[in-house]
Amino acid sequence: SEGPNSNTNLQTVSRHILEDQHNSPEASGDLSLLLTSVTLTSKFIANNVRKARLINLVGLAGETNVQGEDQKKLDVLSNEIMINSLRASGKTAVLVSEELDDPVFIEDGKRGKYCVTFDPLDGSSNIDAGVNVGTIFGIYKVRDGSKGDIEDALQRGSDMVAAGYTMYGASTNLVITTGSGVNGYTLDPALGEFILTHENITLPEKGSIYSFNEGNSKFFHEPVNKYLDSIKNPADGSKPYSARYIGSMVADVHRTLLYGGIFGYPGDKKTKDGKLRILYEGFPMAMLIEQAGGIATTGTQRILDIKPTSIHERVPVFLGSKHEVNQVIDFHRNA
Ligand code: P6P
Repeated sequence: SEGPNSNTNLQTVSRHILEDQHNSPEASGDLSLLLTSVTLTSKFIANNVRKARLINLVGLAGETNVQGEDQKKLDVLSNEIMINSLRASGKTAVLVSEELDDPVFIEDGKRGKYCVTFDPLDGSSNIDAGVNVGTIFGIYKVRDGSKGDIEDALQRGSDMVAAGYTMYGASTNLVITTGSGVNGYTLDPALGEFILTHENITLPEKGSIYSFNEGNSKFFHEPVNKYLDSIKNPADGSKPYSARYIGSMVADVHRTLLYGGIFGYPGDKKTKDGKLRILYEGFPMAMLIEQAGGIATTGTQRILDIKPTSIHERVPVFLGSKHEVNQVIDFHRNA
């Protein structure tokens, strides 16, 4: 028969997850079922995002989330879809959403052994402009003997068993890792299936793109401004880097994964730890970038080594190709 992913041998995310499960002898199938329920939510949300652009579903829902941003209807919808689908999977015990101040603890009967952290619609303030937005998620096993409590949501990033995002744009791209590499899938709307399109995504060692909101550079600490200056005015006369900043983390990270280079949202003089949230933005993206051969740091510490103390805490982020991120680390070390 023809190789995988030929027309008569479609490699889908469901099949890939099951192969993954069969490769891990101790797997019970629970993670496979959980990941399948996550991919289902992505299809729901993709539909709503697409419709929103058509029937102008977006619009203020009148409430605000932990960011203090106006919550758009799609945020509310996406959050409800995620909560309901994850609860229905029967595989979760604790859910942490960017849209909810407190965690959701799943009741007996529906409780499973995983904790899922997620931002159901990251970048949603850009929706009206047609910019790509996304769902970001991280998955932990709850600690041995736990029935699901806050500590399960405050584990080190390195304790995650899976992480990923779905980016909603011209096509719907799911990018996922279960700890042995990163794979990308594209939704075939006709089949309703995610088809493997980017097998074993690997970051280039060095890139030529930097992605920072330089509107904040007045507040950047010196190591960051020194790094940025070194790539905009290279001392060795080499070609300066190109600037690409979309302002939607999923889109900026997706481009960095595929093209290389560096994305940063630093802590600065105005906001000590920057803007990105550790549980459902920093950690999942750090796991993906590391699994693709890159580095994710606060500038002075590996992001995945951090043990959070509260579920909505922020973290400074520099992530991407080894070459660039190591330069940022050096500028911080020599500060
Ligand atoms: P700024 C979107 O609101 C978000 O949380 C991330 O998706 C994105 O990377 C960041 O904020 C953009 O923030 O301050 O550059 O607009």
